[in-house]
Amino acid sequence: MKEKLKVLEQEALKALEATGGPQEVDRLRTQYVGRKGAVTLCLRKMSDLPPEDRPEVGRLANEVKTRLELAFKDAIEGLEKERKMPAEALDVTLPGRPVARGRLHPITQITQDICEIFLRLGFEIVEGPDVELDYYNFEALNIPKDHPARDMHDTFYVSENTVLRTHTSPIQVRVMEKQSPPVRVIAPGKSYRVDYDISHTPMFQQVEGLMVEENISFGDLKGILTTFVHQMFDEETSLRFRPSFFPFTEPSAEVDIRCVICRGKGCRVCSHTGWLEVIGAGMVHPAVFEMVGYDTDRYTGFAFGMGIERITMLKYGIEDIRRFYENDIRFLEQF
Ligand code: 2NM
Repeated sequence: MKEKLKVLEQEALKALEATGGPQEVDRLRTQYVGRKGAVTLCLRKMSDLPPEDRPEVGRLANEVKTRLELAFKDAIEGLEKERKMPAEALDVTLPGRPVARGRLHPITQITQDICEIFLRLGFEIVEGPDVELDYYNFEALNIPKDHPARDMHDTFYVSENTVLRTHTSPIQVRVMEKQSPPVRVIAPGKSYRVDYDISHTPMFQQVEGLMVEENISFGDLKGILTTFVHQMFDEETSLRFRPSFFPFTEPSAEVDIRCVICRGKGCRVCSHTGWLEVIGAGMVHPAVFEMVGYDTDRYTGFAFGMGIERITMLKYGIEDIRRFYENDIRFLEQF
């Protein structure tokens, strides 16, 4: 009987080693240590043995049964673990999850490009408040109380005498008030007007420039703006200055550039004229200099302003200004 138990144990362990799946292990367990299993039957047949042999054989039989039960249990757990492994394992060969990289808004990028060009031309960048006094936004710029630009339909009024600035010119008035010539500044920033369509948003961004010194002429203005356009677009882009009107400049001009889309042949973007209106400019009106206390006999200066969205739209061929402010990531990540 002892011999038989040892053989059964060896046989069971050998069979276990050769198993492929949990069902097979389960079958072996039934076969050896189940209710009618070989080892279990040995224990039952204990009564056939002479009484003096029973304790020793009984102990051995119980030991074998315990060892085999443990072996079967381990085997099933091992197989179970192996089955779950692929799901739980960390596959170090998988590519990592991409980290979404942020970037500057296209308007910010172009603002920086514009600023860099003027920095190289000796201009200094100045900023000012978005909520501005009526005085700096209008009065000091020779825009009297009854001027149409002050209309409630164009201007966001914060109170009786404060507005959301409708342009960045008030920044330059503040500079002139504090500093005497020579002045060479550019004022980038948000501006606000009551307007919303394919080419207007209630908040838009501007860059304005101002240069005041002795003997500054319209020729200097043409030189600076020509250099700017050539650096912003390319050397082949020609400029055209047309007479215009602004309350704060005299004479005033609209600056057109050769259409950067069709190169002057005529297309939808330039309304088949071959030209694009991109900059407003002029010689600062003496009335503005008077307001900031500049000597109009000694100093002259030029100023200009442009919409950054318009420049960005032309640079990238964007047709609707509203795209910039809808925060559609699929649009923004293209720049
Ligand atoms: C423009 C067009 C023409 C301008 C004038 C001034 C200031 F403060 F010197 F009077 N700043 N900006 C100006 C002149 C702005 O934007 C289309």
